[in-house]
Amino acid sequence: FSLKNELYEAITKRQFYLVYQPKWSWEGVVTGFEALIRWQHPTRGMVPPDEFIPLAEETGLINLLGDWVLKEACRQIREWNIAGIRDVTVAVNMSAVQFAKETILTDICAAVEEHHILYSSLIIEITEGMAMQNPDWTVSMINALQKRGIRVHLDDFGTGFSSLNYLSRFPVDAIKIDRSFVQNIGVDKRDTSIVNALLSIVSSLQLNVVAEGVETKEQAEYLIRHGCREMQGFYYSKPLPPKEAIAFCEK
Ligand code: G
Ligand code: G
Ligand code: MN
Ligand code: NA
Repeated sequence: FSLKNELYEAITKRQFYLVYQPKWSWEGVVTGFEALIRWQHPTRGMVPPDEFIPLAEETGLINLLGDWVLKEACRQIREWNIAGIRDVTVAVNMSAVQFAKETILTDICAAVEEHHILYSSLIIEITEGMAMQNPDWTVSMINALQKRGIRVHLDDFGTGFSSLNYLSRFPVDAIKIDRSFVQNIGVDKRDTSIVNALLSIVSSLQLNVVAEGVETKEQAEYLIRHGCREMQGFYYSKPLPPKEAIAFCEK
């Protein structure tokens, strides 16, 4: 059996679940969560998304899987809302195939409406690489999502070779600086310079920025000192099951 063949069955047998990684403000408050998919395989154990998302894209199953992720994230937001946590936000990662789909806007809106949550509780993460595949489509999708109150974040920023020209053309709500740069803060002089340059460009374009992959106190302090206001990474918290994640909001 190949993983590819097992994917469909895994969807129908509910072997997937979402974990939620908090994002933190520089003042130490949780600002929201990123939903991350996990596959609990009956015999292989935990299969990481880096292994099965590409397979799901090849087979086209990503549409089914991506739709499940959207709906599950919205269902979780609704559950938290009912528990009294009303201002929670969840960021959902899109795959390239999913984002390029003609019906993606109506799919996203349907997930929100089906679960009676606010459009503003959902954030869509697209990668720089995806955004560059069809810049015109990307711009029109960003505009359409924002018109409804859904925010869009540009993930893995710095890895996708987009020119700065495009950064100003994609009207995203925030960019997420890729962890490869963050992890070299204070280690590699060039990457540290890139982080500084990114933070300065981003602030002059009046974009919000999230630094991802923050693993040490030194990295966090450096980022805050250089104007970064939102962070995510193992230093703060790993991705958590819903009950543990939401405990941060109730404190
Ligand atoms: O959670 P982890 O660090 O293992 O994620 C590895 C990669 O898988 C990351 O690039 C992440 O964006 C991606 N990923 C995690 N969850 C999802 C998801 O629900 N949908 C898509 N398309 N990608 C995801
Ligand atoms: O590409 P994306 O940003 O969506 O990737 C998210 C992935 O990064 C998740 O799988 C998550 O497990 C992982 N991740 C989150 N925080 C850290 C961190 O501090 N260090 C490392 N190495 N990975 C992290
Ligand atoms: Mn992401
Ligand atoms: Na990333």
